[in-house]
Amino acid sequence: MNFQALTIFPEMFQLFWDHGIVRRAIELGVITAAAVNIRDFASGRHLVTDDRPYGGGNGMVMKPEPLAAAIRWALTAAPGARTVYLSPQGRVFTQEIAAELSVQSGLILICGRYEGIDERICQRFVDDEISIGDYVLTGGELPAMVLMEAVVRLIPGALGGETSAQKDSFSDSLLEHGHYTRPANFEDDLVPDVLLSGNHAQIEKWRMEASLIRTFLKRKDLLMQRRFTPAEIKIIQQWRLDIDHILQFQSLSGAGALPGRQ
Ligand code: 9D3
Repeated sequence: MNFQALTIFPEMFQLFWDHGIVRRAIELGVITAAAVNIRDFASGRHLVTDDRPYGGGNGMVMKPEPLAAAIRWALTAAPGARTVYLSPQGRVFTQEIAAELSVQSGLILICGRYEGIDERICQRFVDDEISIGDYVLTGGELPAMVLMEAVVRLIPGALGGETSAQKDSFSDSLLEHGHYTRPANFEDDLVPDVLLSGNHAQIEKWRMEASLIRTFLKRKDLLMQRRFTPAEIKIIQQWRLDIDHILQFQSLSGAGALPGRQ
């Protein structure tokens, strides 16, 4: 995939591209990435890229001409690319959107600054408007990098074939179980016995149950969307039996009445 990041701060992308998974993907030839400096397409002695808003008000707006020229340039470098405008008004980025974008041949990422870009650029050139969440940032550069990292790791071959991105936490709507490494005893805090047992069937069952209970405690909303596997249903039904048993015991023993049922 060919990434073209349009920005007035191209240096912001360098550190990101020179490390980690994006660097690996570039080295493996799975992606190419370039930062396009919008200012290079500005005209006049001061190469201005922003201007005051028609109708008045605070803040500045990114002028249409340099943006249009930068987008047209990026489209020649990445023919057929999808144009994404990173904006607080966009649809909120999810793993599903990352997967949708990962099949494109190219992505042109328009990073706005100030109050945003001229509306006519949105209408003429933008295929997709994306936000990374409901909090206020100062520009689209960090969001573009967030999007890029999420998309790159879904491109086949980008992880160098070690682990499959498909097996990951969010794509199947369960949180992961806790992870442990050596030592088995850390300041009298022990690793769960089952993980040291070597019994892989038991370990798998422990992990599945740990994932389910974590998701139940931290993110019930994820469980609502999930199609459970038969093994998961078995575990949850056993929880229900156990809880029913505890409650029944309460109401019989006189140890304490149930709320609203005395
Ligand atoms: C404080 C200014 N805001 C109200 C007048 C509007 C506003 C304009 C520009 C708020 C943020 C920004 C800059 N943000 C982005 O360009 C941006 C963003 C974000 O702020 N949050 C989450 N995702 C994104 S994607 C691009």
